[in-house]
Amino acid sequence: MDKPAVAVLFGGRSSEHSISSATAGGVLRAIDRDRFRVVPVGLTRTGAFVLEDDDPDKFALDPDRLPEVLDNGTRILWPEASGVRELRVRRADGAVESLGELDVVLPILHGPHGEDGTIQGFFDTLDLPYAGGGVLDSAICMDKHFMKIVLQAAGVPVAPWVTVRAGQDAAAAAAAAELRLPWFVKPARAGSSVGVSKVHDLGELDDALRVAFAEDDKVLIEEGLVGREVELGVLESRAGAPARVSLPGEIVLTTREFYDFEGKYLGGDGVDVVCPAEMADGDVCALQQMALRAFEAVDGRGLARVDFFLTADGPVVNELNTMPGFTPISMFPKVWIAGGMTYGELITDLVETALARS
Ligand code: G1L
Repeated sequence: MDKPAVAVLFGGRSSEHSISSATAGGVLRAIDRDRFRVVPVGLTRTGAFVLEDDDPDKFALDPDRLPEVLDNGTRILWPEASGVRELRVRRADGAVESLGELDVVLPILHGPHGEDGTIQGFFDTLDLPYAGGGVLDSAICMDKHFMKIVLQAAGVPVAPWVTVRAGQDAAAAAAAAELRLPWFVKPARAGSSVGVSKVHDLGELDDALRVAFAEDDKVLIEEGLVGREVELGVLESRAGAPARVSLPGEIVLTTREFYDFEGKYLGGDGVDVVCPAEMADGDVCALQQMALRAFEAVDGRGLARVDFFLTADGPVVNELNTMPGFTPISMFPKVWIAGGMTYGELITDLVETALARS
């Protein structure tokens, strides 16, 4: 049998275009080419799907030069929704060329049109299998307001919060909800800590709201939780077997006040990742059960990273991310690597799970 053809889709229209491209560089380098035929597909900032160079170095994560998908004029023509999965391209001169059958998409896209369920819906419509989250779990997890409501309804502890809209009296809303300072002010729908601030006293609230409302017209004010910050990975299994859950990894802030964009992606100082986290077996087990419950609550598909704060009152879920950081040094790969998988095997697992669903 021919090798399954995998479209590695990256770039995108969000502020995280460069992170996506850099991550794809790591995936292009590590994906098992004895097993899969790889078709790199870029999504430019203006929304064009282009056939990209199969060149990990071109998309390497370099803080001084974050990679871009540029419009090279070669357009991807997606398979039609006809059960025929032939992928074609149209060159700049108008010539159309077949790239053969496409079997599965590996979407490495963040934010609007990436992890919010819209691209997943596009592939569902084309009847094309894809790795990772589906429409519903992606959409729920993209919006922190709805994510918290769904988790809370499933009995998963979340931090007390209020959701405010532009023009609302946010200080009054926070007071009415009796939120204890410090607060975290976050846009409802932006990834990777963009627009997030910590508010230590009321005087800092206006600036924090301005920064958050620049990203979204819906903002969360959340009680700042005190405790260790640990994250677990969940992976869907094949053939109806129960989802798998990893060991916890821990984020240890040394000089940075919280785990922000720079700390996560640019290898900024002040953050250490300890994996696996040091913890009693019973506590690990309790976190694993809670991570699985959270994954089920959002109708999780493919994978998720579930982030906890270990507070004095017990573990609280801070976030559930269906498109977690995915470079070889990111937490999600690290927790599986700590369990004995390689980065390449993790990619194979995600793609094979998607193929098995089709
Ligand atoms: F492989 C999956 F599951 F499909 C997958 C896809 C995307 C895992 C992780 C990610 N992560 C990202 O795309 C990103 C956070 C690097 C985008 Cl900026």
